Amino acid sequence: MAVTRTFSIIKPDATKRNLTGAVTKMLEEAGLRVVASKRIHMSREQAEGFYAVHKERPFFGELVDFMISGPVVVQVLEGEDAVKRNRDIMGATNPADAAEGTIRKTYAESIEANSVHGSDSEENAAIEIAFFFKPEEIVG
Ligand code: IDP
Repeated sequence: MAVTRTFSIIKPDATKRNLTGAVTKMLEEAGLRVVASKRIHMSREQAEGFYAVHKERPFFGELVDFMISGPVVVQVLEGEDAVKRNRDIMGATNPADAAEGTIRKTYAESIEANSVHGSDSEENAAIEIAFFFKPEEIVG
């Protein structure tokens, strides 16, 4: 299996509860390596741009408000089959449906405040990484 990269966000509900380390530990224990990381407070424009794919969905406005409600930690993760590995450790979007041992089952508060974002394909991972990081900020 090839070593690839994916993009992750530790969302405001998790940073607010001081869970950056706890979430990162679960990512690392799942075999992912943090090769870039920064704590930022997204602007409304950034959040709207990042979630543009969801702009027709009914929860778009609330999602943007939530994502700018506090700091987030944006990360590039590297590992074997990184996109799937990260989706597996994140768990289902709704924590009520997430499997035991996943980040969302362990920490998420709700379907919206669900602690982490992870790219859903290698194509989107490349787009999302480039949205937040310059190549020289990623150190493998
Ligand atoms: P994913 O994050 O598991 O890939 P998506 O369907 O791509 O899930 O949704 C993006 C984000 O939008 C979710 O992580 C969650 O924060 C939020 N979201 C998804 N569905 C709902 C909903 O029904 N109500 C409120 N927020 C939602």
